[in-house]
Amino acid sequence: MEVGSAVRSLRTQHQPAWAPAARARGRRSRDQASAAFAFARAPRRVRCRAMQPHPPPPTVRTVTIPYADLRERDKDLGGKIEEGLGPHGLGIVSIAGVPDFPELRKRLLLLAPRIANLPEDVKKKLEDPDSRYNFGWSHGKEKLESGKLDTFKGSFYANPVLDVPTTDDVLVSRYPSYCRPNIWPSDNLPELEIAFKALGKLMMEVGLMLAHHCDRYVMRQGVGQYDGDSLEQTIASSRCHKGRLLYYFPRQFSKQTEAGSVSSWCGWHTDHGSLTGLTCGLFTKNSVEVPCPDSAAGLYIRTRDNQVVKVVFDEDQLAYQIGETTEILSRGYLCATPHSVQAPSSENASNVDRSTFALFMQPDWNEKLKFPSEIPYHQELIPPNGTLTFGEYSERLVSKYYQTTT
Ligand SMILES: O=C(O)CCC(=O)C(=O)O
Repeated sequence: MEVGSAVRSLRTQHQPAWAPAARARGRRSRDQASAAFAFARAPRRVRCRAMQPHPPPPTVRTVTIPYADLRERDKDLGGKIEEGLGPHGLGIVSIAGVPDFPELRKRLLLLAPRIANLPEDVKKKLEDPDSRYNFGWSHGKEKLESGKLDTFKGSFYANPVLDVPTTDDVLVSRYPSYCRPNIWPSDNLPELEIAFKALGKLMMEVGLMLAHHCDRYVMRQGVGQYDGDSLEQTIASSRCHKGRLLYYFPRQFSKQTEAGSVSSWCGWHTDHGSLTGLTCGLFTKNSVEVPCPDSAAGLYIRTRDNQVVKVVFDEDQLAYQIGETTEILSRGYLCATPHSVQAPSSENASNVDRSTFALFMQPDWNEKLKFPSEIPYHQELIPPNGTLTFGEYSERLVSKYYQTTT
C-alpha cells in the first residue's frame, strides 16, 4: 500500500505561476473565444456520414503533439497548445508516440468487461457508498441529464498514485471522495491494481509534461506573475488524482431517436478539475476486440461556438482535456469543453461494449485557489475575497449539482 504525500513536489523549483488570478485581467469573452473555431480547416475534417435525414456532426481530428517534442521542456509548443486548448480550440489535444502506452492501454481496458461481469455480490463488496461511490465499483448511482439513474455504464474508481491519501480522520470525513483509501479486487481480479496503477502513473507523467507547456503558453499571453502555483505545480503536488476505468454496457435501442443521440452512452458534462487524460475507447464483443461497428459512435464535443463535433484520435495516442478549474484560473486562455459519448446503433453493434480510462488530475484538497473576479462558471460559489481551497470548492460544486438534480 502506498501511503503519503504527493507524487513529486516541484514547489522548490523555479516554475511559472499563473494559476491563482489575483486580479481578473483581460479575460477573452465567450464570443471572441468562439468566433474563430474553424470548421473550414479541411485537413482536420476526416469524414462525414452520408444518406442521413439530418447531416451528422462533422468529424474533427485532435491537434496532435509528438511525445518527443512534449518531453523537451524548452521546445516552443505554444502554437499547438493554442490551437488545441486555447480559446478557439476543442479543449483536447492528443500525444503521439508515448513509449509503452499502447500495451498499457490495452492491458487495462481489456479488464473493464471482466470487472463489470464479476458476480453481483463480489461487485457489491467493491462499492464505497461513504465516498458517494467515488472509490471502487459504481454502477447505476449517477444521474443522467434526464434525472434517471445511469445504468448504461459502470466505473471503477481509484487513485493510481496513492492508496491512502491521508490517515487524518477529520479530512477523510470532510473530503471522502478524495481522501478515502483505494479498494482493489485483490481476490477476484488481482491484475487490475497493477494495470490500473501502471497506466494511471504514465498518464500522470505525460500530463505533467503537457502542463508545463500549458504554463509557458499562458505566461506568454501577458498574464504576468502571480503568487500561486502553475498548472504543473498544482498537479504535481496534489493527492487528489482519480482514475476511472469505464465500461459501457452494450445498448439496445427501442426508438430510433434514442439511438441517434450523441449522448446515448454518456451524458453531456464538462470535467471540473485541472486536466483529464483520456484513452481512445476499445470495443469488444463476447470478450474479443472488434473494430468500432458504427462510425457515429464515440466522443463528441460542443465547441465554443456551440456546434457539436465528433472528435477522433488514434488508439495509440493519449488525449488530454482541459478542466473547468484550469479554464477559470488561466482566465480563459485554456478552455474546457462539454463532451458526451454516443453508442453504436448499426445492426452489427448488438452486444458490442466499449471500455476506456480517464485520469482526472485535479488540485489538492488543500490547494488555495484564487479566483478572478469574473468567471464563466459557478460564480455564485466563490466568496467575495475570491479564495477557496479546491476541497471547499468541490464540496460546493457537488452540493450545487445535488440540489439541482434531485
Ligand atoms: O468515454 C469517453 O470517451 C469519455 C469519458 C468521460 O468523458 C468521462 O469519464 O468524464
